Amino acid sequence: MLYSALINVMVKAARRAGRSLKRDLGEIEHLQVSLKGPANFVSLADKRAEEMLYTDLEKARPGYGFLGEEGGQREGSDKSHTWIVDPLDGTTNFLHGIPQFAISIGLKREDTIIAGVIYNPANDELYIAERGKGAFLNDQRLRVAGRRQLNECVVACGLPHIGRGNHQLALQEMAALQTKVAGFRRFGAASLDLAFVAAGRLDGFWERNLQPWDIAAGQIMVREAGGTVSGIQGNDDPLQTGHVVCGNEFVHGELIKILKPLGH
Ligand code: 2AM
Ligand code: CA
Ligand code: CA
Ligand code: CA
Repeated sequence: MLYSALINVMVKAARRAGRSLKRDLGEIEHLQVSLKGPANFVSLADKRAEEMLYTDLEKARPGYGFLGEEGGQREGSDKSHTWIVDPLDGTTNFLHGIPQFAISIGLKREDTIIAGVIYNPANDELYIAERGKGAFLNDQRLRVAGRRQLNECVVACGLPHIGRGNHQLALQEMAALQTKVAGFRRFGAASLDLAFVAAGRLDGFWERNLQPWDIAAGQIMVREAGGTVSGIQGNDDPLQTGHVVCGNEFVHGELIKILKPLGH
């Protein structure tokens, strides 16, 4: 498949950082794991991957701003473009040797995400999306699932982490949903949950209290695959609120109907 110059830059950076993560996955015991807060792990793998991504993206597009989970905000001279990067989404999975983690790169122009790349080096699955041009998994065009009966749907959620978010509310949400869906999942890497919705593997996904780097690339992935993405209110912006709900238009609507009243 012929990528645009922009996607090429993002894919190259993701693949190089992916090789670094894969090397580190083989030597988890040497990774100097530390805690940023309760249940909030970071390792040398996260930091190395982010530095590589910063180096490659900065070299290819000098002046763009860069927001990364580990390095924070780095201002650029070009105020309209910002990379939004999670060098390792699913650190807990990674540190346990569970192959559900990814590099997530979004590009924001003004207030709009215009491109996203999500790469899982463990199984070499590469998701790309560009505004108006569709979403792809390893060169195959993606389309969200078409199911319109919630009791036929497989839906995933995220759970709040210790010290963050409302645990009681999360349990209420799951209780409300589990009797209505065909299957329930919790994978632990938000970018891949969103990518799975884009790929039609999951019919829906929601999670509260996420950060822009968890959502930026996945959000455009779902939209370019024909899905609907919002916050819990149904028409709010996940990048602003940190809450995300997605699926095809029908599933998204059903999820909002159930989740929105519970939050009050
Ligand atoms: P991370 O692995 O990059 O930190 C899973 O529910 C999602 O929440 C993942 O995208 C994960 O991203 C993020 N996450 C995991 N632990 C977290 C914590 N303690 N605080 C905030 N986000 C966390
Ligand atoms: Ca983290
Ligand atoms: Ca993350
Ligand atoms: Ca991370």
